[in-house]
Amino acid sequence: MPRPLPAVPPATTRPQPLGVALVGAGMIADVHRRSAILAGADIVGVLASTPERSRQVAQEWGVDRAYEDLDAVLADDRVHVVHICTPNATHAPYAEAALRAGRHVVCEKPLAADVEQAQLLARLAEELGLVATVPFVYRYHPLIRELRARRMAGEFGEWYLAHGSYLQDWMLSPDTSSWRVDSELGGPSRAFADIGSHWCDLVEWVSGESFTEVLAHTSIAIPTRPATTGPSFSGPTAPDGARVAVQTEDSAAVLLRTAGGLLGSTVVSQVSAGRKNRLWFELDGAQGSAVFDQENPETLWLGDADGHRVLVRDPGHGSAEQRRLSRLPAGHVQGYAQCFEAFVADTYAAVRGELTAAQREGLPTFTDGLRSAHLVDAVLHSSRDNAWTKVES
Ligand code: SOE
Repeated sequence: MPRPLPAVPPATTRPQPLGVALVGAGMIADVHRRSAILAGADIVGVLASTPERSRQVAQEWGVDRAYEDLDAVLADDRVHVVHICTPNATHAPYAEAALRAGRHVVCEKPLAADVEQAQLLARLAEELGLVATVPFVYRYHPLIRELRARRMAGEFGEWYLAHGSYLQDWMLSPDTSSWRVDSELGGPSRAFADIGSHWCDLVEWVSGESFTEVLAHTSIAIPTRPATTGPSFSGPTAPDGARVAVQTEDSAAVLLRTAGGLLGSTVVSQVSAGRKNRLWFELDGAQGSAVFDQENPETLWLGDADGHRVLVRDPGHGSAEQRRLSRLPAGHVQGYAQCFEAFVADTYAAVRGELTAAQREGLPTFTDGLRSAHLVDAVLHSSRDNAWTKVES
């Protein structure tokens, strides 16, 4: 006679899992899905690009509902949180519809194709008292939290310089294309809105500084690309098919400065051979410097007048936030996936009203999505006008 299983505690003693709908079914939607599952959510259903694709993905993911359209998602009262992982042009209308239907929203960046839409969304989430976040997930590397804690403790003194780059090569082949190339689907900026946004968000959040002016130039290295598009990072699509003129930038070089005189520079590129997802920055201050490389997130380079040392991520060392986000022992490498998992878990803690002060401070919301829209807008205007341009706030 097998030993009876321990009684499963009734649902009343365990938090009801949040009901989550995924809108979008590409690579990043699956990252959202896995993170949501690890955060204890119930993935209720998925809306993909067509009803047939929705049914196919629902079966692959083993979820109940394959939605026909967004109305069906928002009519499903099991859904508490909507994750929007579709091409950029639908982010704002989908996020607005979900907020107005009383849902909490996780919306992929960029939040919106222009400042006006981003302003409306940030204001709407605030007015409705709903949680609305944007995955600037590199904030969740434990050593980024350590660096920010040390900055807040005054370890580096006044900042003099912020510099770096964010380099990828998945658009290097002239025969690669993406929905991002079409400004109608991807918005007026491609590389800077897609990844320059991460660089600026991370450097501003870690340094405590806010850039007030930019001098930028964007560049289209490859003037035409195939009309046929493919998923991000998937390589050449249709090398001998029809081609279309490219309207959005492959790269950008940007000078930045703050009201307090901090000078910054960054290069953003998706055509840098051999660079896969290399977000890198150095912050140089009166008392010391720091370097973080997103492709090597287990270490943090710290410099001072006598030389330099390298910190290694370790849950037994450093700030409370480094310890909280270090789910694994030192030497057991954490990376991008753990950043995303922590971001989604903190989002859901906010939905449940269980957010700690430290979690709240690091959670990137629609307000940060609006900040990013202002930076993108300033970069595009500066490149067009060949002039220093104010970053509105
Ligand atoms: C493609 O450039 C991409 O997936 C971005 O969209 C993500 O935001 C970035 O984290 C990695 O690269």
